Order: sequence, then structure tokens, then C-alpha cells
Amino acid sequence: MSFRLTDALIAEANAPSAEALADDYDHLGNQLARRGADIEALTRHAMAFRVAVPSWGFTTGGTRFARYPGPGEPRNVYEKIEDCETVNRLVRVTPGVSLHIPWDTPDRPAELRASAESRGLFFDSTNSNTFQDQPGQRLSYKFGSLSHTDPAVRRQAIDHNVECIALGRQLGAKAHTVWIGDGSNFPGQSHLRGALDRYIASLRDVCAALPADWRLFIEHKLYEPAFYSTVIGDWGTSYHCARELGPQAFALVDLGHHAPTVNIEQIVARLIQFGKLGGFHFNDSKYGDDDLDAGSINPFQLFLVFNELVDAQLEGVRAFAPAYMLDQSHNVTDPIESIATSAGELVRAYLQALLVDREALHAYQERNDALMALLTLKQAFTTDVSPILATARARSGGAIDPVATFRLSEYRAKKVQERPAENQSTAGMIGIV
Ligand SMILES: [Mn+2]
Repeated sequence: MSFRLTDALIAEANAPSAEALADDYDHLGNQLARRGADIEALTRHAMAFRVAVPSWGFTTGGTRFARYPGPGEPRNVYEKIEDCETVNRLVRVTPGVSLHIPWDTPDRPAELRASAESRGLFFDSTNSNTFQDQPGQRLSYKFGSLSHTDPAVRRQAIDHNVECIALGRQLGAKAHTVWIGDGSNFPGQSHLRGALDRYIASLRDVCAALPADWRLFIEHKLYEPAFYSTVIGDWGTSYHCARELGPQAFALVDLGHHAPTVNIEQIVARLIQFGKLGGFHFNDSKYGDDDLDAGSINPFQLFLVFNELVDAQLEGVRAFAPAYMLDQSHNVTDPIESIATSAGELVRAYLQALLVDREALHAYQERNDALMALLTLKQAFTTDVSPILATARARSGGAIDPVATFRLSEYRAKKVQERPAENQSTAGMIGIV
């Protein structure tokens, strides 16, 4: 019998800080009431927030130089589901799981689905992989996949995506995300327009396999592994493809997949305006596609992204139902602690965005009062909503302090016993897209 984080253990960990939290919550409630904000409404929003966790994020990631696996890490997708449950029990906003195919392909899909559902989890999306060759694969993706010059390679990549969708149907998922590493490393290597034409033609075949109630997410990325040109390198290309492919296709924004200094919140606003924002891979970055924890480097940017999302939500913009997913690589932290913390940082940014006085902001914008417009945003951003986060978690049965509760439970030490290390490779790998 594997160890599970019980409600009793969480309640025991919460007890010593419950009174102090109630004081802090009341104090913040009074402050917010003076600003016309209802703390109970905000708490309900925090409890209703949802973000999916990535199956590939529960083991230590790595770079192309090395991977340093931690003790007690899950050894297969069934054990990853145990860890997904643990995160959700701590924070209560992460019941959805995004599944990577083939890294986390279950050999017994019905059993995996039943296991997930018995733990209060579900599968929200599948993610294909045509950016590396798998053992026994007939044709290589060295020079591309969905945009390859050879129709046989393109067919193999299309078939893989169609198989992902078929597996996702068995698991109850409703979306499929496609990221390709296709591109070129030398000027002249690839016919730039031809490569995009081939990509769109391939994705038409993938879209034809989508059930009517599914969405297809197109994930762009500026560079890497291609270092001269990337076929789906920016949001404009992604948007064009989504338009070409019809009403089930959308652009997905991974926060790490842009050039430094690019205005990501404006990209989000554009995709909302054009009805093609499919969702997010949340993470943070300093230099490039670093896959650092959401909110760890630039929390103001995360707030500004949520500011656009809340603004659209309140306006009732058409076709607006973005999927929220985490996509991070944990190299120096316990993945459970990072994912639980990142989920909290997203709720924090969401609550801060809900606190923006939109009527005042709009008036300052109309009067071109730039300074007061900024201060209106800053008032919301600098509000410490931590007591709402903790209260929302506790009311949902989760932990007031997720990391402290996780450590108190000695979950990882117990998993070290339950999951003796197999012959794990420490070779470098880039396990995250
Ligand atoms: Mn991603």
C-alpha cells in the first residue's frame, strides 16, 4: 500500500496556524472593504481557479549537459499520478493532468484513468513528441517532422499525433497540444515558405482526427533546437496556422517561448481579440526558455498577463475559455514543492488582477493619465493576498502552508522506500518543450 497524504494529516498541519490566519484574513477583509472589494467573493474565485499539471514535470528535468535525479522520484506514469494527487491535495486547484506522449504513455490506459479518477484527477490534454526519435522508430526527425521535406516522415509524424488523440479519448482528455522542433540551423538550409506550407497541410490531417468537442493547441517557440529559423517561431505564425486550420485550432502561449523583452501580455491581448487564445504553458524565464517556476523571476509580468485575462473575462469576450497548464523544468527543487508553489503563484496573480479598479483604470486611460493608470495597476499588484490564498486552500481541504505540510508528512522519504531507484540515466536531456 503506497503512502498518501491524508485529510487528517493536512488538518493536523493546519491547526497551529488557523487562528493567526483568521486574524490576517479579517484584517485584509477590512482593508479591501474600504476599497470596495469583497474578500469572500475573492476567496470563492481563488477556490474555483484551475490549472493543469504536466506529467513530465514530476521528475527532475535537466539540461543538455546533465540531469540530477532526486531520490524517491516517480518511475512511471502510475507513480506520477500519485504525485499529481499529492499536489492537488495540498493546493486543491490542480485536478487536471497534461500527459506527454510517449514519455508517459500508459500500457494500461483504462487502469490509469480509473486510478486518476479515484484520486479526484482527470486528464485534460495530450502532448505529442516529434522532436526526438524513439527506440525502434522507422524514420528520423533529425531534419524535421510535420514540415519535413519527405512525405513519409510527415505521414509518420501525423500518425503519431492521431494516435495521441486516440489515446486521449480513452483517457477522457479534450485537447491536444502540438509543439515541433522543426526549423533550420543554416541560412538556405530550408525553404521558409515551403516548410510552413507543409506544416499546415500536415496539421490539416491531424485536425481531421479531432473529435468535435476537442481543441487543438499550436505551441510556438522562438528557437531551440533550431538555431537559425523555426517553423512555428512566434505568435503571428501560430495565429495564422490556427486561422487556416479552422474553429478547433488555437494558439497556445508558453511564457518562456519569446524573445527577451517581448511584450507577452500584449500578445495575449491580441490573441484574445482575434478569438484564438487556446491557453497557456505557465513558467518563468530569465534568459530564454529556462522553464523556471511561474512567478519566480517576473511576477509583475505574470500579473499583467492575468490582468488581460480578467479584463476579457469581465467583458465576456467571444470564444474565451483558455486552458491553463504549468510547463516547468525542476532541476534543483523537489518537483512537488515547485508545482504546488507555482499553482499558488498563478492564483495570486489572478486575485491581484481581480483587484484592479477597472472603472478607474478605464477613466485614466481615456484621459491619458499614464501615471495614475500605472498606480491603479500597482495598487492591485502590491496587495498581499496571501491570507486569501491560504484561506481558500484550507476551506477546500488543502494546506494553509503547502510546502511545510509536504515536508511534515515526510512524503518524499516514504517514496524513497517505496520507489527504489532503477538504472536511471543522468545523461543530459531536454525534457520540456
Ligand atoms: Mn511548453
